[in-house]
Amino acid sequence: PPQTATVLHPPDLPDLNPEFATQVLEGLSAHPKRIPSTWFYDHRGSELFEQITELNEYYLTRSETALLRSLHDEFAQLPAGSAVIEFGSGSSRKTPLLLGALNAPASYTAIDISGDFLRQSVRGLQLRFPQLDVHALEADFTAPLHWPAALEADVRQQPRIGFFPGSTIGNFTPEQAVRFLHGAAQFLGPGAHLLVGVDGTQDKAKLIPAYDDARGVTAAFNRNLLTRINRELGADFNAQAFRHVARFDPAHSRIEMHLLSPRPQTVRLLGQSFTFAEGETLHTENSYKYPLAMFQRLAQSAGWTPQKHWLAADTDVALHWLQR
Ligand code: AVI
Repeated sequence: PPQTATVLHPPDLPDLNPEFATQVLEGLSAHPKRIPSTWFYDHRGSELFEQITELNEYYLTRSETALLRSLHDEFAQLPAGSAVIEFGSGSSRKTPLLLGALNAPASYTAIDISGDFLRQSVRGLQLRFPQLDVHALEADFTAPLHWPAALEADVRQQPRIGFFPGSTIGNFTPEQAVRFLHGAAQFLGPGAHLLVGVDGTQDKAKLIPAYDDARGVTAAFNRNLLTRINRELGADFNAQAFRHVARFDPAHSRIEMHLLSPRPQTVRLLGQSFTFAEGETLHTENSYKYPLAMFQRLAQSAGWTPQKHWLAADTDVALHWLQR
């Protein structure tokens, strides 16, 4: 009989993360095989993602950054003394474009699951904006968030602006996106605004190279997941024996990334074996591409009122301005 998924703690895996182990075991047992894309972002994965954002083919970052820059005067007209709260702040590269445009913002709160990145980026921002009250919350913002008591009273008195750039919302399923937007509404409170970056590109000729670049950086990013599983969970994936695949699914309006096994192979992980048939794939990421009206409906169903949106000059990358 198949054995139950027991998490082992052999002495050579001191950092074994039980949630990672469980999700990988479950995902490899599923049909089709899948692993949530959140596990891409170990140290190396975050480095590779930074490299992706600099690729010619990856239009998203460049477009959104130019769009944010072009909105300087628009942001400058918002009420003074606001509290900016960023979800999944990562390296906070785009944050200065908002903070620097706003009229004397009072505070900035960065929320990220990776404490490492969080500490670094928050320190940098504090140096750059010495007047700003800067806070870091190490938390998983896909689960319900609560303010630490020491912060809540202050922030609730300031005009609140949630910031979720990068089209990261596209990596959630639509159900997860609604749950996130609903949670953000609760967390930010009545009267708050949310500025969200959303890619609506439907053109395959732009999408495929953006997710399968000529230099193979995205392929390395995708395969790094297997390297991470080997290192942290003691698996024996041969990462080079999997092909990086990026496909556009117009029915779901999403780009999918997979790792394809060109020949049959078996992988061992935590006492179990998982067999890949010839041509079988491991689904590692969805990146939903919401056209304007589609995203507005999604936001409305989560309790937000779409007030404005701005489109990039040369792509379908948008910034949505929502009010609670
Ligand atoms: C972080 N996220 C918005 C990226 C995206 O475009 O979905 C992750 C990524 N995957 C492949 N390339 C970049």
